[in-house]
Amino acid sequence: MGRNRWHFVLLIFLIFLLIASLGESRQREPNESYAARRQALRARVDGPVVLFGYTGREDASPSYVFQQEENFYYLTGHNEEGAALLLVPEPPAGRRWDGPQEILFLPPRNTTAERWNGPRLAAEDPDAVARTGVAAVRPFAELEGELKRLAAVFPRFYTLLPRENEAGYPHTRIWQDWLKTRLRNAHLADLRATLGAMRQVKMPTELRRLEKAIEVSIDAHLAAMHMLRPGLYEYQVAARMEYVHKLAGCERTGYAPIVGTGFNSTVLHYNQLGRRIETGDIVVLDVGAQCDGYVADITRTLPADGTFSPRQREIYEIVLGAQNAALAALKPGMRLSRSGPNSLHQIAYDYINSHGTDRQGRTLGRYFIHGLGHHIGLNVHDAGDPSRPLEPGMVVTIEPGIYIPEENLGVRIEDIVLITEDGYQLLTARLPRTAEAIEQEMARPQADPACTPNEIVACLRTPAPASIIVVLPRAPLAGTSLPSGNSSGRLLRSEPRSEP
Ligand SMILES: [Mn+2]
Repeated sequence: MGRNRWHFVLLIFLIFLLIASLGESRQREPNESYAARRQALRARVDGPVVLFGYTGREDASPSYVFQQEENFYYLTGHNEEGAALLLVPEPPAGRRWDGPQEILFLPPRNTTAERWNGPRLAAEDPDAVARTGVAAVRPFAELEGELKRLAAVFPRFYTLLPRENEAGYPHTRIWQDWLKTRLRNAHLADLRATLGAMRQVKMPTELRRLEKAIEVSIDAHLAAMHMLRPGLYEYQVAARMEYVHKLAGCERTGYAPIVGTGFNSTVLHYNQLGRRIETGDIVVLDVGAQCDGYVADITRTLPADGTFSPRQREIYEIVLGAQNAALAALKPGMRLSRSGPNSLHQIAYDYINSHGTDRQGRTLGRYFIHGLGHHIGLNVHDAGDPSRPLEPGMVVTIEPGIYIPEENLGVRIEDIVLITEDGYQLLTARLPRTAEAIEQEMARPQADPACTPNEIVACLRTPAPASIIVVLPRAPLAGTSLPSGNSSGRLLRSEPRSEP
């Protein structure tokens, strides 16, 4: 390999490091996108909307990194603690409201806290309106007075109300109680369904962020395909994939990574990742990145040693056939619901249940135990009515699966589609999906320096920790030291799959 080539690789790597360091704060959409969504929401309600961001005290874990409440983020792009949003629609006939139509309320500046946590936007900042794009930015302490003035104009207010058996920190209950003590005579209506319906149809600026999460997640899956072999542990494959996410500037995984081998391939939300991958195993990888708030959700099922066994291939082909059957019917008006009119799930189920059998000769429909798909967006299982007929601009997963515990055989294939006017666009088309394409990708010689820009992260490998080196003895390749004499920054390409 020539010196110039390595200079180029080093340059690309440094650019990625730069992007990764910039990626610490999310890339917001343009202010106009958030403003358009606030305007659309105002047009759908007959009373003021009050929403609260997270305070940063929702999680006591030392590893917690603040992440805004999704609906609040969707309407503001504001990713800091302790804010509130007030939207005021047109008043009822005969009533008047002279105040702003939208106000972002921010907590008072705390210079001591900023020494620990960094600068925060405050209402007194002269550029607060320009930075947020919200018409008025005020101190949080003024929210209560505005609410009381609005209560004289509007009988009904909208906010997020708690759901039955809501898990986790009781954010909505706390703020519902806070509002009830301040708006004693007003009716509080739930905004969840309205916001969910809006969030299901993506704006172009949201699609760009989803596409980034999808492209990075595809790179991670390709890296896993190139790395996978018996002897690795599940957590090492997951670590490789998270490394690709983070190096590309994505802030976290969108959900706990699932790398399940053997019996674990049949456990839907397996996340312990402690098992050694053995020869002949099937491995389910359900791993997706969160980038700028938006989450990808992709699953591939791989043979540990690069070739599906006949039985693994048989089950794989049935799941793929079910996915293709659902895709063939995918267009606006179809639904993800398990049954009823236009059910895509029914199509996938019928395919699975009419192909192949288990060891007892029974049909396989009983082993397809989860839904066919779901919306993705700011949440991996995104907001909104999951049975709503599909519309252009929606982004959903199509993910049939067969899980036969007594055979230690689970297969799931999960792809992401954008619903279009007359069908769909497969956003994960770059990732091998057929058994043959997967085997070819896994067999691709990794010493080959032909990396496309999209794959550059997957093609590079930084020095591994000692524990990985024990399991992954590597033969140094000729010419892999950096020309700069930087001994600590040793860059090695992935070694060939067939090691001596
Ligand atoms: Mn999924």
